Amino acid sequence: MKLYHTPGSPPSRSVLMTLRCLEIDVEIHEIDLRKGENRTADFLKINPLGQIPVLDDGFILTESRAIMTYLANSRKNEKLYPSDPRKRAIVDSRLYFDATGLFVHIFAALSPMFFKGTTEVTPEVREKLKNALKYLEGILEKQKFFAGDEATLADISILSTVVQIKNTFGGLGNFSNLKAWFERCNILPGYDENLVGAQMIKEFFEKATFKIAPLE
Ligand SMILES: N[C@@H](CCC(=O)N[C@@H](CS)C(=O)NCC(=O)O)C(=O)O
Repeated sequence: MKLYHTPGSPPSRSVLMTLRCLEIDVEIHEIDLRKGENRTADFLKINPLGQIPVLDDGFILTESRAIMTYLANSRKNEKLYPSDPRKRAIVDSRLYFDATGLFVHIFAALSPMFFKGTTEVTPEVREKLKNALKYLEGILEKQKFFAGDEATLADISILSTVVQIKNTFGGLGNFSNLKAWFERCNILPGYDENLVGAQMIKEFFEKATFKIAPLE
């Protein structure tokens, strides 16, 4: 099994962490987005969108959350991705929320800084991120993890996005439930590796000549 991966990318880290949680051996092919390695003719044959992560398990699979659910399904892992329809629906709901209501906003904040040299997060994107974090904070009022009291794929996916937000804004503001959940996730294999991958965002902002105001 091969994973085309970039440590700085949340979706890519989510897939890697899923592989670590499932103890699946993987051959990692690192793709450097800033050097345009995702735009070479060879890579575009693998994924015409020029995006990572991509899993090659004898067939090509793109979209991190589809890869994660495929991997958990293939190993019949009931904890990470329960087969009970209601429990699974909650995990899926969180995964879709991460894709369309959380990751999408931090991507909109960071992508122009990395690839176009802009130096600020627009007020609109900041507001969307704050609202998304508020929603997540509310879920954690009643439970330890995003789909109940056990960690699932939902936590892995949201963790990869949240660490990116944390490193961009220098913390998680006053979201105390989220902060506690973030620490609680350290029971998951691959947690430290996920944090190391996200360090590059922290280093980018440490070296930058501009500052991003914290989220309050
Ligand atoms: N929905 C996709 C998003 C993947 C994605 O946005 N990957 C980014 C890195 S975080 C990428 O490869 N960007 C390069 C590009 O679009 O040119 C997933 O979850 O796998």
